[in-house]
Amino acid sequence: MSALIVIDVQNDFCPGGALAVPEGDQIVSGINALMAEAEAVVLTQDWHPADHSSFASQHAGQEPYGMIEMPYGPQVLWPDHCVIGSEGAAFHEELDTDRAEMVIRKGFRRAIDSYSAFFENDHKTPTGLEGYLRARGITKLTMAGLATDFCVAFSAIDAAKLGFDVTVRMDLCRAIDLNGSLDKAKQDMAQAGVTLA
Ligand code: VGL
Ligand code: ZN
Repeated sequence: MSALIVIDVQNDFCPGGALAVPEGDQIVSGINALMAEAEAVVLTQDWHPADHSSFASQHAGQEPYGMIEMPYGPQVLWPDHCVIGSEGAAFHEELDTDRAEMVIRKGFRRAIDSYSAFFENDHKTPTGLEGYLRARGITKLTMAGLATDFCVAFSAIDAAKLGFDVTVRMDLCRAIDLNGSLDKAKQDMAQAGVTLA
């Protein structure tokens, strides 16, 4: 059985949002069409407390898009975004969320960021999505959403490492592209055995 995983199609990642991904809203209608035909649909939602440690505002003297060293490794610092319960954390209003059977929220622990839908950025703490998919007999995943080079790539690579058959619909993703991160993400996904479509 297959599932469509729709990554972080939230207001803050769309034009006008706090961490706007260029053209982030242009993938919504294509994703809706794909959801209509999918066997199963999972949505992910970036979901941070207001004092989340990935926010530059929490680190004196730091600016958004800088880097710091966290106990689990290097971490990009972001503008405040997807704060729990805020309008920015809500799904894009045209996204057909009714079709989703599961919404998985991530990044809710202050001390650790979570790009991947499967593991937090320590690459160890599970979100529970793997168990959910396996319990439903799902082995094949298609992914689309935001942002290609962060949450989509991290999710796709983790899924491939876990043994899922993974395809990323590149036409239904958009990237932040910070210091070559999009090229690196494409290489890393291909190397992990992810199909880029
Ligand atoms: C994301 C940066 C910070 C993403 C989430 O959805 O790609 N990027 N939080
Ligand atoms: Zn985030």
